[in-house]
Formats: sequence, structure tokens, C-alpha cells
Amino acid sequence: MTTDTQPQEQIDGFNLVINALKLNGLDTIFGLPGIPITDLTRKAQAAGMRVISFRHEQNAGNAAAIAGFMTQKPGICLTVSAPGFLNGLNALTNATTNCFPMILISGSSEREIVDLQQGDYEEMDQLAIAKPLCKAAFRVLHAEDIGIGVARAIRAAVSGRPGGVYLDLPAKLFAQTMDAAAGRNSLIKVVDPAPRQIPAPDAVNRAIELLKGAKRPLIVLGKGAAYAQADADIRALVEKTGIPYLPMSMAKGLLPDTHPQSAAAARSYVLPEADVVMLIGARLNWLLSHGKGKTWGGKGHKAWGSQKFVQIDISPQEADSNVRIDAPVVGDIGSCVSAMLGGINAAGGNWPKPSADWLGAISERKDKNIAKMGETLAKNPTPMNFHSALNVMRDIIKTNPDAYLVNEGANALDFTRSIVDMYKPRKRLDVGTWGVMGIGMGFAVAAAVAGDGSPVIAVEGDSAFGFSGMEVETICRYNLPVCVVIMNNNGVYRGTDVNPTGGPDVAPTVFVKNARYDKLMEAFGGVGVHATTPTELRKAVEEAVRTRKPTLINAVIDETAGTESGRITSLNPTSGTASNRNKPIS
Ligand code: ADP
Ligand code: TPW
Ligand code: MG
Repeated sequence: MTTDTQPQEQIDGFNLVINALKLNGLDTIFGLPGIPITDLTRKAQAAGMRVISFRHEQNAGNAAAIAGFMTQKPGICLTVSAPGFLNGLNALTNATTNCFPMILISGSSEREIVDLQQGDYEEMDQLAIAKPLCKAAFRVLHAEDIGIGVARAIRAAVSGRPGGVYLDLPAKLFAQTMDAAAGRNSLIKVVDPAPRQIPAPDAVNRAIELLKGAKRPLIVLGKGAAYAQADADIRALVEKTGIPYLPMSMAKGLLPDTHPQSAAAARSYVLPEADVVMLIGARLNWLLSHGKGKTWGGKGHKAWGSQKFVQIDISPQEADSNVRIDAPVVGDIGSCVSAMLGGINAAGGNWPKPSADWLGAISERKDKNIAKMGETLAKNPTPMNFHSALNVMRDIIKTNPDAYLVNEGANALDFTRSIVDMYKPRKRLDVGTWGVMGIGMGFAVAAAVAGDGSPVIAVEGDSAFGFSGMEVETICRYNLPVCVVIMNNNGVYRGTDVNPTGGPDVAPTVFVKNARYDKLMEAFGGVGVHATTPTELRKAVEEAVRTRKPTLINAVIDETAGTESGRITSLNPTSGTASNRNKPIS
């Protein structure tokens, strides 16, 4: 029995942080140790948390972000102060941009010294720097506030539009102690962290009426729809209305890409021709050409100015960001889609199916484009090009639809997106809204650690891989079922640029010729394969998927095969065509 003379059982800041996370079902930390959080990583592991240590915080941050996307729970990234924090910040900002929930927890230096700028070890006003780059930022100064700090961070990350949250924990906090019972009592198990947001019935009716009157309706599914995990209702909405749909990159597989209503192979036809477009968890940003301009028909096109938009989104501020939204439906996608289904079911047999003309015109284009693609894929050139290599990856995902596909690069990204069909939701993880390079190995590790146990295949441009390549050691260290396939065309976009001055430096886009990335994997005990033909590539990926051994395949691709910037050549200031690429700037 405790008496007044006996010391009370104490708990310190380290354990309060760990207990607060665990209490909320956050059982994995992606991070990198050092002062002042080394002991936090040790104690977390001792307390049964999974602690995945990376070689660079950006990759740990990317892992946390995509874990958040896959699980709807904020991914946790843990870093040291100033430089470690800054390394993690890129991922935190990217997570916020992509609407992925994550919490970056960084240790920080002493407030008293930082605020007087007296030159502490790794001194930096981290909270101020993080604030404009994430959804919310908090600092905890007292052990008794740790529970509140973690609860606020969780709510900010997952409620409403998900995003990145920064949690600043000064070194001194970890050593603070308090009465253990009071400490336990101070922790909060967050009740209903992402409350449903039910759309207003009149907003739903407005959207239903607009869709009902459409002659050439189209649905665009974005990664918000994938995140929402309302898969069955989304499928029912698409199938009951009979409306053709386009999946954005990370919404591929929400319905299988082979679904008869997919209009992906007729994208350039349906965007300008549709009269009513319903966006579900997709923003009209650059990836959809801002909802206007040539992609949508442009001036002079018969539909110009007359297209109508429905937008289902949790953010009430998203509507009208680029063009007028005629029927905004604000709420969580699960609630919105189920409300829409209610209206559609109420119409019963009277729900007007899209016209046969519209569907016929789409399938005609689809069939033509799919046949053309089939011919290209069937070719077997030496060396391999993107098509012959990706034809292999297409087959592999078809036979292993549960596998995760991580993807980055320029051509390596664009070709994979259009060639490799996805069959299951949230299996395609890629560069997202920013088109950022460097997500590869972080995403691959997270897919292996926080996913459903399926193997992970990462299709990487050789440049893209370089941004996070050192994490192959992490993949080997934790023995993760990750197979990295490098589309090695000797450089950024292609490997053929020359230095126009004739000087000794190679062109800025060119790498060491015929590099053997497979040897990197062997250095850490993984399997490295050098593949020069589709047969070799197929054998190596099949083996990796079967054995689940960490594997890196160096797929040798024709160095002339790529185009500048992949599919986004038009965004280059000089339009980036081959003919003007080497022109000096005048
Ligand atoms: P994509 O790049 O695939 O087009 P975006 O990232 O542009 O997708 O858009 C995702 C949208 O989904 C964001 O506007 C975000 O507010 C929204 N969103 C995310 N989660 C939900 C949710 N659970 N319910 C409703 N909308 C959501
Ligand atoms: C953080 C700019 C876009 S795509 C790319 C770069 C450097 C690499 C393309 O080469 P890769 O692919 O990966 O070999 P391929 O198949 O076309 O040869 N820094 C960041 N993000 C971006 N997007 C860039 C630079 C870029
Ligand atoms: Mg390349």
C-alpha cells in the first residue's frame, strides 16, 4: 500500500509519448534516432511498438505519409532537431499537399536558448518553420500536456481534409516526470477522430438533378475516393448509374482498370465531350488541366463554357477553385456517395442511363486505343523499351493483383500508369499531386510494413530511385518483401544528351552509362539481377514475388526511349522539345 512517506510511482515524458500513441492504436514509428529522441526509439521498441529506422528522414516521412493514406490513421515520423526536422519537412509538406494524414514528431532544442538565439546544439525555431507548411503545428512544454498534444495532432491529421501535422517536443520534456496515475489519467483515447460529415440533402438533390439531366455524364475518381475506403458504395454508384468513369492515378484499381465502364483509354475524348462531370475526391488542379483549356475542348469547342460540374469533397473551400462548380456536395465521401445512392435508388428504374451514342463513341475510341497499345506491347525490341519491359509488369500485377505498386520517374511513371492495370483499391502508390521524386523507397517500406502483407513492387526511373536509393539497406535490414525494378535508361528522361560545348562534363541529364544498380542490393545481402530482356525481367520479378526476398532488378532500357519530362513536356518553360533542349538560353 502506498503511504505518504513512500515515493509515488513516476512516469517520464518518453513513456507518456509512447503510451499516448499506443492508446490511439498508433503502433508504428518511422524515424531516425539521435539527440534528443534516441531513447524514445529504444523505449518505443521495448514497449512493443514497431520502430522502423531509416537512413534519411525524408524517406521515413514519406513512409509515414503513405501509411496514413493506406490506413486512415496518421503515420508517425520521428526525427531529431533542426537538420533531421528539415529532412522530414519535405515529406510533411508533400503529405499535406496530397491530403495524407501524418504526424511529424521532432525533438527540439531548449526554448529558452532557441528564443534568445544563444546557439544551442541544433538550434532552430522548428514550430515557426513548420506552421506554414502543414495543416497544424503544436508544441508540448509540460509532461501533463502530452496526452492533449497527441490527441490534437491526431484530430488535426485525420479529421476533415486529412493532412500533415507537426508536433514539437523539446528535449527537456522527455525527462520530465509526473505521478504515474495522474500521467495515465492525462492521456486521451481520441473518440471518433475523423467524424463523418453528412452532406446537406439539398446539395445531394442538386447533384442528382444535374446528373439526371446529363446526356454525356462522366465520373472522375481521385485519390480522396481511394482514401475514403467507401469502395463498395463507389462501385455501386458507378454501376447503378452506368456512367463512364476516369480514375486518377492513385484511384486506379478502386474499380478494376478492366471494368467495362472505365474510360481511361478514351481520356482525351471524354474530358472535352462530357456535359456533366462528377468529381469524387479529385481536385481540378494541374493534373486535370484546371478543368479548362485544350484538354477540356478549349474555346471553339461545342461544349466550351457549357460543361457542368458536380464535386464531392470534404473541403468546403475546394469548389470553384478553378472553374465554377454547379453542384458542390460537401461531406465525407462515404456519406456523400451513400446519400447519392439513396437518390439514385429512389429513382429506381427511372434513372436515365447515359445515351447509347455516348457510350458507343467511348467504346469505339477505347477499343481502338487498346488495340493500338496491344500492338506496341507485343513488340520485342533490343534493347528493351518502356513498353516491352512494362508489358512484363502488367502481366505480373494481373496475376498478383494484391501486390502494391510503387511508382516514380518521368517516363517510368507515365508509361507504368497507362500500361499497368490495377485491380484492387489503394495498391498504386505514386508521386501524387506534386509529381515529387524521392517517395519510392519510403513508400515501398511503408507498403511492406503497414500494408496487408502483400509483396511490394517499386517501378522506378533510374533518376527517381537515386533520391531514396540508400533505403535498400533498410529493406534488407528488415527483410521486407520489396522488389525494386529500375527502368535504367541512363539518365533523367533519357541518356542521350550531350554537352554542347564539347567539354569534359557530361550533359546535366545524363548518368554513368550502364550503371549496375543491382550491385547496390547485393551489398546488403539482397538479390540483385541485371535484366536485359523481358524474359529475364519476368523471371526475376516472379522469383522476387514468390520468395519475398529483397530484390533489385536493373532493367536495361533503350537510352533513347524516353521523352523530355514524360507526358508533361508542355509544362517546360521552353516547351522542352528535343529540338530546343540544347539551345542556349538567349
Ligand atoms: P487526385 O490527385 O487523385 O485527383 P486530389 O489529391 O487532387 O486527388 O484530391 C483529393 C481530394 O479528396 C481532396 O480535395 C480532399 O479534400 C478530398 N478528400 C480526401 N479525403 C476525403 C474524404 N474522406 N471524404 C471526402 N473528400 C476527401
Ligand atoms: C524532388 C524533377 C521530374 S522527373 C525526374 C526529375 C529529376 C526524373 C526523371 O528521370 P527518371 O525517369 O526517374 O530516370 P525516366 O524514365 O523519364 O528516365 N526533384 C524533385 N522532384 C522532381 N519532380 C524533380 C526534381 C524531375
Ligand atoms: Mg531515367
